[in-house]
Amino acid sequence: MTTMTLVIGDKNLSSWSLRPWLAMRHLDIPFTEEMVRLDRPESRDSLRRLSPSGFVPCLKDGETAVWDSLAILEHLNERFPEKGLWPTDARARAHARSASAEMHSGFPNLRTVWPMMFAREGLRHTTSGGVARDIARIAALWTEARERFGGPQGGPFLYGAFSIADAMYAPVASRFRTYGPVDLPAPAGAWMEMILDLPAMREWGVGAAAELRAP
Ligand SMILES: N[C@@H](CCC(=O)N[C@@H](CS)C(=O)NCC(=O)O)C(=O)O
Repeated sequence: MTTMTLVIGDKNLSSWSLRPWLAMRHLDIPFTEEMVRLDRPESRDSLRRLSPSGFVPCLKDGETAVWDSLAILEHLNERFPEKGLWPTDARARAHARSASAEMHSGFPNLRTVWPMMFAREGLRHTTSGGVARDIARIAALWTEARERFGGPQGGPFLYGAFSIADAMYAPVASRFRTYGPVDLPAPAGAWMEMILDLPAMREWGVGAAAELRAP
């Protein structure tokens, strides 16, 4: 089996890249990482060369290219069924799929006004009505996932065991750390602390901090 390559953007900035990277690292799926620094004169050409859409992340699995974060996570789920990337319980899985799709297509206010700056903390930002609405919805989602599925199934992740939903929301935890503090219900706050402290998240943070030191 050839090792897969995951093309990613800067660790400080590329929230979409973090999602599949985190899943692969946390679940011990071997891969080689190839980074394209974003917002540089040569970035556009490199991205076009390395990814069919011209965006990162993009997974190279042999002859197959999979672009887009959620498509990569779905591909990994098919490729490594033993890793349990979606919850086994059908109701939990429906909830996790919905929550992941909602992240993928939604929360435009939060994403625009609070961009990921992984290695930065204590940044002050205005919280518009739109951002507050996004935060309230995310807090409710995390709380519902933990209370209905996570706790009862055991394990500290949204649906008990690590799933695609944890990967999809991990960059939001980073944003809350950067621009917060954000007032969260206890189950949501506990999940946020746990995901930020995950060894794979810390490893990504080491890379992000290095980018800040040597831009
Ligand atoms: N829907 C895509 C979004 C990918 C995306 O917007 N990636 C950004 C980096 S986080 C990018 O490649 N930006 C390059 C550019 O704008 O030139 C996904 O889920 O992967």
